[in-house]
Amino acid sequence: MSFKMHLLTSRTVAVILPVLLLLGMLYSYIWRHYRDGIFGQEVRPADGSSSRVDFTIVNHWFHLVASDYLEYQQPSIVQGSRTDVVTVTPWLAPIVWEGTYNPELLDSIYRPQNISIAATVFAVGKYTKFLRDFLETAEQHFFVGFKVHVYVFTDRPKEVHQVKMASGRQLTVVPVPGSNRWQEISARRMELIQTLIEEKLQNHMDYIFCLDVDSKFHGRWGTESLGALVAVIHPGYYRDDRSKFPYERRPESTAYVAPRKGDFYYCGGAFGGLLQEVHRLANTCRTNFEADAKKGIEAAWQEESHLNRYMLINKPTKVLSPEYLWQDFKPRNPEVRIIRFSGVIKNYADIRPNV
Ligand code: 5GW
Ligand code: MN
Repeated sequence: MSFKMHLLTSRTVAVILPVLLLLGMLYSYIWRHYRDGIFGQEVRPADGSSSRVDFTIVNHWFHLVASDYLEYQQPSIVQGSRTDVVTVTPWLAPIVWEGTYNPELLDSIYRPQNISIAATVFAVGKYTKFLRDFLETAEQHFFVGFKVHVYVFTDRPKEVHQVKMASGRQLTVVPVPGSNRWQEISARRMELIQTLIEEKLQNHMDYIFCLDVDSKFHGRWGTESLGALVAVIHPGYYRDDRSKFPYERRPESTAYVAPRKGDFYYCGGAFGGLLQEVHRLANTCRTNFEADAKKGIEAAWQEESHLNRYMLINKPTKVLSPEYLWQDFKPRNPEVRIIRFSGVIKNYADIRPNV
């Protein structure tokens, strides 16, 4: 009897042990993936400091549901609508040009997802004079029909023009201290974007775009621009060899880009993406900016240099063509069929503080 019992228990143990082992492995497998970001948690950055913020973002991005009823032009894989420009990067991120996408199709995919888009814009000192045109044209062209929340950072809240906004769209003025030093404004931009995401946007917004105020919208800027990490190609250098890009070239700087490196030269005046991606970008650029400052180094084009260094390592998942940030003084090149957003001509002596 006792011998039989002994046999039974050892057999039970032989079954239970492997089952327990399997369960343990399954648990640690699930936990590791949970921690590593499958469910939208922190992922360790490739470049720069790690972010301490937890995001519980639903990644709409990965699941595109189209309407069964919409009819649209048949796409082709042998006849491109744009053969005069390159529409994909070597890491297979789309480069957005007019004619490469169907706006109705894209909107029909994103509208049911009820996405919300935050936009930040800085108007410190005399730059408040650009706000009215910026905000009014944003109403006409920037994510029309979608939930948009514009955050205006300014030291002159009284000068923020009241703009009529469509329902679902709103504006918040965030008071910031003034400064006569551009370096300070520039450095603080990334810091304020980082804090805004941490304190106000997390779990409320899906995407964010950070834009220069000295610009106006002239054409659609919408769902075609959405991506995890979005960069805009600078209109001034896109036909040039990368050796001519105005990257930071001193190895002592954290923004350093070596001579034979670099994909495109991106704008500091417009970038965006998912909250967690832009948070990491802002955090990294600010940390690097401060590390440089401690050594008495200021990168060639301040935050734009740091942004370019960041995007070289952390490849953007969507690249916007120079249609998305042109400059009014620059004649339009033929490949640019539409100018969507463009920097206005400004009188530097008139608006910039004396430094
Ligand atoms: C910019 C240059 C020198 C000194 C101060 C400034 C400045 C920039 C300022 O006094 N106030 C301010 O709000 N800015 C913000 O930084 C604006 O949002 C502006 O669009 C952005 C970038 O500066 P920009 O537009 O003068 O730079 P560029 O390269 O587009 O000409
Ligand atoms: Mn500008």
